[in-house]
Amino acid sequence: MSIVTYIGMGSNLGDSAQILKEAVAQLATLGTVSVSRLYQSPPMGPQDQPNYHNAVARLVTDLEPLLLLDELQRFELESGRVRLRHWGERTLDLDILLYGEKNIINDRLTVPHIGILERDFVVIPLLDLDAELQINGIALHSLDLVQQSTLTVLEGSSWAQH
Ligand code: A4P
Ligand code: MG
Repeated sequence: MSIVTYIGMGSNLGDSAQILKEAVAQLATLGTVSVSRLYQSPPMGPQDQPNYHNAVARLVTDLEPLLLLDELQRFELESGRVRLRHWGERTLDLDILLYGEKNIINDRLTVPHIGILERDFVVIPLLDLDAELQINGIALHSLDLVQQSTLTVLEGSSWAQH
């Protein structure tokens, strides 16, 4: 059965725009994909690391959550993923933000993704894809961080097409 999922994408090492484009092409092998605008975002966590490129993809897929995670982790590795420290710099991070309306907690997965409501680099791209989106009954557009965004728009929603 097809489920609407949202995948958070981040990169702050290498050619981040190109790495994220390739990630979208990989996601398209798993189902039907659309993407948010592409943003630049100051680092959350250690400050002595480059700014991030961030975006969110909406993926409609038949994959079960853990199989989806397996695929995302394979894409991270295939991108030559380098990850130096927790909340630190990485070539590609793919997180399952939402999996339908499901709440999932197990050894490998917490969905909705932890901290989702506190991260403008997740909330604002999610709103590009669905302006009315709610998480656990909270309308994302009503969050304070939407008004206090630290993001810069790098490109409109056609950035991943070429
Ligand atoms: N995992 C649990 N739940 C999930 C989920 N919903 N989706 C587990 C994906 N993975 C999930 O991931 C560690 C483990 O999380 C995985 O093995 C999986 O089983 P990781 O990416 O290797 O770990 P990490 O670096 O310790 O942390 P994590 O959780 O990815 O960090 P975050 O929270 O994603 O933060 N600043 C800006 N501006 N933009 C960013 O994108 N990203 C981070 C990373 C830090 N600062 C940032 C950004
Ligand atoms: Mg991750």
